[in-house]
Amino acid sequence: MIWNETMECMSREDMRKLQGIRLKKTVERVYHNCEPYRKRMQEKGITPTDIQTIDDIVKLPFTSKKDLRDYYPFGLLSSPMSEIVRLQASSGTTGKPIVVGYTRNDLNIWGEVGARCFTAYGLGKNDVVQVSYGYGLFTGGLGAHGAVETIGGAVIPMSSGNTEKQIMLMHDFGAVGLACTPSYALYLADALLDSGIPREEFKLKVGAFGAEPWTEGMRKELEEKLGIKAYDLYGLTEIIGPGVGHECQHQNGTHLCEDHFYPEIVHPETGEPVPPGEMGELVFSTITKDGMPLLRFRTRDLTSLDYSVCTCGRTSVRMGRILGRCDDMLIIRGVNVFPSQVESVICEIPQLEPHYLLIVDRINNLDTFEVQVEMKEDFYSDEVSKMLDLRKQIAHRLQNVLGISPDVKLVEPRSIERSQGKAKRVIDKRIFK
Ligand code: DLL
Repeated sequence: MIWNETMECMSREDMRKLQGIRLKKTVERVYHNCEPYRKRMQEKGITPTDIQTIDDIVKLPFTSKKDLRDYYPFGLLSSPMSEIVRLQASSGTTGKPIVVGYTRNDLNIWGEVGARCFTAYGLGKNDVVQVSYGYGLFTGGLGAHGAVETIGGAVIPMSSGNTEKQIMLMHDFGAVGLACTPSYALYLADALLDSGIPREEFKLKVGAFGAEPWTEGMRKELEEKLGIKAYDLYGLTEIIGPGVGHECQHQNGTHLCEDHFYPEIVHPETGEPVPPGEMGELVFSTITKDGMPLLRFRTRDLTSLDYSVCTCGRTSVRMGRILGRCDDMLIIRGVNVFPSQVESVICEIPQLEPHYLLIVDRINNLDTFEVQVEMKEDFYSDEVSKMLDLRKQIAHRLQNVLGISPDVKLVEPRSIERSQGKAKRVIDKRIFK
């Protein structure tokens, strides 16, 4: 099934025309309503009249995560606060989150693109869908929620955690769809086995998995363990959240909703467009959003684009799997974590040295996260209760800043390896698995 055949199956020529019209309108909007954009364009010597077709997009300056931090919290809005009806956020490198404001129209667009995704997965108004992405500032929960409501399905707003209850409701409510991170899905798959309830008693058929990179191997595991078809769901906070792209029944690339989010692939260092089909950094321009449109946003995600028509009939461009990111952001249990966030917490606590190591692993299909940190000589003590209190305090502070609770290990002064050049702050053992 296709949710919006007109848009999803449009000829390439018509799509480019439409993208040009929408881009022009968006450029006018940001130029007149958003000071930082106007300044940037003036510095480049361009005005909205320079943008006539989609090909002119390369004349525009890039935006990056840094811009979102520099203009925190509302400096990049192109609508007055009176028109903003939702604020969502994701972690940034400085401890300050990245904030996105949505107008009513933007939320409608989010519902529309989300509906395209869940329809492509074969779900519809008769289906119960369990949303086990986190609800809150993270776009996963509310984004998938809006998508399921738009197609008329019955949403279980479960959020993440509370595994036993997840299994119970999935069973008792007859969930056909499950939306969560692939790693959490694997964890749930094991919990489902442990529950002792025969798999035939579950109605689960479809998984909508994303928010972190996952492989074909992981897909196979998930499909076998859960007896479902596991589909990719792609998105990022800055652009809208989940719904930027989705797989179809052929599971052969992630269709992008390019009538709303115009994609380009550029060389991660030079920013120059790469030849068609080649791997590079994905860049998006939102061409219909009002609240916080972003032009040429550097996602740091590495992938390639395929413009050939898919067997499903959709003409929308397909993105290959995200190979990774060209920055230092870790995604642990679907949550974005930057080493510098951990550092900022460590530096606030007087008993600690700023020498630390993040050890990330995947054990029993669930990400583990350990923070090793050195004690200052003066505070290092044999008193167990003192050490336990301090560990608790650090873990609590890290949970507040990161939104995820690491296992904190206090280590002896000078025990973490020093470096002559760049410090190695992260050991990500998942890469070798
Ligand atoms: O993760 C939005 C989302 C929620 C997408 C639920 C899908 C499902 P952020 O927290 O801003 O937003 O993280 C965005 O996560 O730039 C990618 O690096 C990564 N990512 C998201 N989806 C996928 C995916 C949400 N399907 C960042 N495959 C992105 C690989 C993904 N990486």
